[in-house]
Amino acid sequence: GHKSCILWFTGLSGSGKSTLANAVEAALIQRNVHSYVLDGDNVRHGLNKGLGFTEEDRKENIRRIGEVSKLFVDAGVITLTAFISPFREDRDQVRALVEEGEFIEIFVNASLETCESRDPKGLYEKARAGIIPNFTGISSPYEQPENPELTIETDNLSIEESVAKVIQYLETKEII
Ligand code: GGZ
Repeated sequence: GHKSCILWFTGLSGSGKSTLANAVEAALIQRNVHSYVLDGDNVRHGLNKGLGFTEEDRKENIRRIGEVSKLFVDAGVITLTAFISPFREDRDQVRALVEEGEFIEIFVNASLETCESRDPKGLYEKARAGIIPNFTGISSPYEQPENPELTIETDNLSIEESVAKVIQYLETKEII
């Protein structure tokens, strides 16, 4: 058996949140741990269709994702979320929704320079050109976690090393 929890990945666009969350999910499923990733693909296109990137919309995005994550935790699932979630207050609000120890904040820390150089969708370029407004790191703030349970420096670590860090944390805390 395992305990359920939220693995809350936060970081800039292009920091590697989704890649890492999906790789951790795969590692958990291999161990027969019931897991599920919430990300832009399955949330912003469905439940949160209609929300944009103003501060107000991002707050509502994160609030709903927090509530859905809590339901998944109630259902016994290890829930992995991959959203920028730029505001400390919003992340702390999700933390307060669940039991002590069930919210595991994982700061996916890559420098803006690295994220901007990756720019797989050309979004940073468009943000720099002013075509995309309110872009996190360029024209909208990102508040770094002050006391994350884990920080993963994706600048310097491979996916395998990053996954291992998360799995080791879960084992140490006897979640899996
Ligand atoms: C930041 C934006 C923006 C703006 C579109 N700012 O790299 P991506 O494309 O796939 O991930 C980004 C994603 C961010 O959505 P989140 O739901 O994670 O954001 S938040 O937690 O702040 O609500 C990026 C794309 O959407 N995108 N416009 N202005 N990212």
